[in-house]
Amino acid sequence: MNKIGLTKKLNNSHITFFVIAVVLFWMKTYIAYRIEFKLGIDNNLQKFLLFLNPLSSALFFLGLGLLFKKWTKLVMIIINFLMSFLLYANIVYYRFFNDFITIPVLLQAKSNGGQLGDSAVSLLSPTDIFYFSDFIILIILALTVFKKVTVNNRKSYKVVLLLAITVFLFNLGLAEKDRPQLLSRSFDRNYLVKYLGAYNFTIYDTIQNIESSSERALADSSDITDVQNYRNANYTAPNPAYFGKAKGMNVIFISMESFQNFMIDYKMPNGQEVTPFLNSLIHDQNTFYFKNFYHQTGQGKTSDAEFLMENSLYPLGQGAVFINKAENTYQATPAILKGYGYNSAVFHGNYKTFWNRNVMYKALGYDQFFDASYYDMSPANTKNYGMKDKPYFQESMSMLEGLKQPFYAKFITLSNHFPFAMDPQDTNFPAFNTDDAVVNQYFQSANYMDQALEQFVNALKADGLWNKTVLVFYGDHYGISENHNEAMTKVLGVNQITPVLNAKLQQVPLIIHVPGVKGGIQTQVGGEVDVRPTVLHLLGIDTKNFIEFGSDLLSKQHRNWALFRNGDYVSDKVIQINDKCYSAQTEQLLSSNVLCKDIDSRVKTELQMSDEIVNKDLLRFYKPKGFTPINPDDYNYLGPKGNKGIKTTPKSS
Ligand code: GP9
Ligand code: MN
Repeated sequence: MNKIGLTKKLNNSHITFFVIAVVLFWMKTYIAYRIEFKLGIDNNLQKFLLFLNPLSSALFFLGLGLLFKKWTKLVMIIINFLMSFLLYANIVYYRFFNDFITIPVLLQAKSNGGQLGDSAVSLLSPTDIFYFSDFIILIILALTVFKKVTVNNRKSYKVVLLLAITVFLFNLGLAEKDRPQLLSRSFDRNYLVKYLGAYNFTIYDTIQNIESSSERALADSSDITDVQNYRNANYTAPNPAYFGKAKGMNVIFISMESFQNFMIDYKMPNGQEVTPFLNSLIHDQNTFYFKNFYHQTGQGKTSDAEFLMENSLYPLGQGAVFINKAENTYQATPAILKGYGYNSAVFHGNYKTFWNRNVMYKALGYDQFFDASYYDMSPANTKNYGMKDKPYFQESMSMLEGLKQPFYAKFITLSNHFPFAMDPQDTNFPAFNTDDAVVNQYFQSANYMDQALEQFVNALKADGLWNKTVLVFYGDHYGISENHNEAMTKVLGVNQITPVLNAKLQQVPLIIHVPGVKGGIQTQVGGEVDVRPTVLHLLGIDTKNFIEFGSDLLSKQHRNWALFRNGDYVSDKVIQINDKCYSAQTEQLLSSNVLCKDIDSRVKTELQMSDEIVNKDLLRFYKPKGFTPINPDDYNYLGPKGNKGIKTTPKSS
């Protein structure tokens, strides 16, 4: 064949079309990585891997088109669209959650779908069309230059497949060199995407999920033994000065949506406090304010915080326990307190299916669930995720007063939720003045929440509940993600958000008010997992017989560290971020990891054990002394028109 003939053939062949498709898709993905994701690229090898990693997926998946004789181009275009869609979905999800989509999140979308409202729209931009540009170009090429290319001889498929596998193995080899055990230690999805790419991550995630559901089937009662031994060895005994000091009192937990600790005592440039009520509450003589307290949530956000607080187990690395493991056996606070004569209820101004709560709350043993169907959800009362905090607390009071005492109740606030936009009539508090609207609005919605909390506490005082109720206020998780760091430097008056500062920004306030007990500002380090033993010990209930990972914050043996779901941790002495060890005092990077080793191994053990408990549903094999197991079928949350959510006649026990 002469030169002109060859050029002509290539110009018009399927393989040319394929090469164009691969290159466009590869480059687009790489540009998306650079623009949209913060993957923490540390060295040249990682830079190279980030560039290389879309190639194997592009070759493999687009190459599938070469298997077809007649529909080659069409199949490639469809595959391009599906992969572009996956990439774009990840981009949008990442803009909000700073994380990648996993299979459980997709399953979650079914129950949370359609309720994102303002949040979802604010994450889209017209320039996003770029992420489908190659798809559009391929259609145009197929209809013009490549129109006459019709029959594909399918010969090239094997070569392309071989090439895709070779590129993938080369990629994986280099990745393992930089990050040994990449595939087995997957606490942090960022690593997987950084090294192997967003598409390969999805494949990995799918395999993991299939594995997890078979895990439950294969587990047996012997699997709980190691956990029990670890638990017994690390039990923190209650502090006699506090044990039982709140015996028989009511308990109210208040989840403060997206509320971070830096807001406490924060003053606006004009000197105005953002949360004057909470600022005064932390100085009440009966208040314990834990200022070095961390959220430990994963993708399950609010629901993960609830899970941590009531089970003293860790949330999952992927997806929400509330969604994926709601059928498991749990021994949660509402169920434990039932044995002590408590009645339990949740108040939430959103629909009961959100986070699959209507299923999960049964497993946790909640007697009543007052969801949106109990509230006046008219437009003036609602915004974004549901009830605005003020009408929410107001309307909740009569339902709360109707509960038989002693009660254990949980309130989940909503107004301080991303993107924190307020209706103008609901605030006259100034917005902050950065270039970032989300950050600016955060101060207004936090101030609104603070006012709502004050009204609630005043109502509790007015009806006499304040003096016989333990109140636990906690921020559920961060509100301002790393994507807003630029504006945050201005808010915090610093030059940059260092890794240590970023870890400290995961602090959320924990405020426990115990009538008649002298409190104070507490500096010990702790996390959400520690709240259950702390509160149960105050109520005079020893947690020794329960499987839990928390350590009583008021115990003299409190361990003084808190882990994050990605395996990082903070202690009073050292802070480990991304496998790097920092001094907690100087916040400087230490030259060796030696000082971080001990806690690091406990962190790994606890996350792994907790995951086993949840994934294998191990609590079904464990019978705590004196605890009556929950049968979820005994509960029904039928709403105000049904049976008022009251427990049906128990079938068992
Ligand atoms: C809605 C609320 C949402 O019910 O829990 O909060 P999120 O989990 O997105 O923080
Ligand atoms: Mn939340």
